[in-house]
Amino acid sequence: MFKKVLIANRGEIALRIIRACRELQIPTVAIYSTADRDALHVRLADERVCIGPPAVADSYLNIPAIISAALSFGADAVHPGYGFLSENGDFAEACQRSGLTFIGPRVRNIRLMGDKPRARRIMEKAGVPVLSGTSAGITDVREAQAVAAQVGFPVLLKAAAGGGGRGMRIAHTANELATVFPVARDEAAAAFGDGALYVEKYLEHARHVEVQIVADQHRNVLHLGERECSVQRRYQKIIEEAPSPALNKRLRERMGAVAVKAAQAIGYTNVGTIEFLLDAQGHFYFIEMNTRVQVEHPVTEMVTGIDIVQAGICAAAGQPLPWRQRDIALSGHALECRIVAEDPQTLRPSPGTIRGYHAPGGFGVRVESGVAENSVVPVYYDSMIAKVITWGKTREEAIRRMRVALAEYHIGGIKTNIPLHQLILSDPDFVAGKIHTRYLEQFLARSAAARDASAMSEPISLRA
Ligand code: MV4
Repeated sequence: MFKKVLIANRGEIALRIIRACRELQIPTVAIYSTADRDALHVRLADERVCIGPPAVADSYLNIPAIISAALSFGADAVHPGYGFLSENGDFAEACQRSGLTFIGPRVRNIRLMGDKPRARRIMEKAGVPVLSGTSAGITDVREAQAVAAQVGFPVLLKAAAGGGGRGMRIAHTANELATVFPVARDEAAAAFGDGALYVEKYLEHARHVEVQIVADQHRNVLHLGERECSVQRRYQKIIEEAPSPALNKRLRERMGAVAVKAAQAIGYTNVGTIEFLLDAQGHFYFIEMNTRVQVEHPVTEMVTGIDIVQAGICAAAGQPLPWRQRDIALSGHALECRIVAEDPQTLRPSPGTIRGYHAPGGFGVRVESGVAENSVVPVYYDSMIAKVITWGKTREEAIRRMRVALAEYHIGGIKTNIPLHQLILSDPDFVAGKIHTRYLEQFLARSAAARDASAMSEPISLRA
């Protein structure tokens, strides 16, 4: 096992990794920027080192500073968490070259899955279903129009160098494609330093369902079932759950087997996620693979009883998985609400200092938070500050428990999206599990319309 792990991250995931290391009796080193001097992850780790000023390029993305911190503190492994350098092949390679174990998959798997059209090509060859589209990045509008004519509109333009929705644009016609192509290209270039795009048939009203994979270095690959992640806003997931209300045992086994086959096809190791789109007929298609631990991993932990962060650390240390597929059993239902520091009116980030803090608790309630009383939420980083996860015997029980937990959650001094979560949790469509990738957008449009209508019919106050 490792002697010491450096955690190349911040916020709730840094705390999650510190706790997993502590259970494995591995000492930890936190890194921090000057904006995070008093942050919880810095206080909770065994050792800490400031690696630079607040800007991410100078701190949490600063590869030479992180490598030299790891070496000078005597760490022998680095955990990247999610975001930041977690899917950066150069960082994983720099770790390896310095004799540090990168807690994640091998460099070439990170690079392969980071090239989204290449991943499509390899998955198709391995017999994994993909949507029709291009299998290489394109930079020319006419090429995109030729492909779109082949696969039929609507199509989706996606960034070849990165997932998660940045650089993504829908086109319903050849004209619209010509208009959005340069917009998507510029956005991709700004976000990933590479403007190459690829075209995929656009599936409307599909669900976003992803399968959790865990693999050791001895050719054992298991799946831990799926997560339903259709409730997203601007491609940011906000509520996730396990299992998906849309799957039965048979479909779960089929999707799981395909996800395992996808991981085996590339000799994948460590934890990872295969993302699929699932249509109303039960057809599913590979869209991308995430080669890291994900934000929403706790819902899978709650229904399988498996500590995914710990599994990733043990797999990186060369230990064989202690389970077979038949040992993996799902129990009950789990929901996760991402708590984001944002103004519900403007949808802008709401940084500041937390004044007045009380987190919920009780049976079946789990809070993964990077903040507490007097915590500073800096402007420089992601505005997700916490996650509330509830477990119940049934989906209904998990939803009810989540409403109670969120009603108790008090985060003063900044604004959060807790009111939005409560709105969704009381929507009959959400409660019935009738969700798809356009669900939230349509729900918000409906609620805005309802608000406008009720404002118009407001009676004139006689007391005025
Ligand atoms: C799609 C799709 C429909 N068709 N690809 C969004 C982020 C990412 N990792 C992949 N995503 C999607 N890819 C094809 N070919 C739908 C989504 C999608 C989505 C799209 C619009 C609005 C909300 C969405 C939520 C989840 C997934």
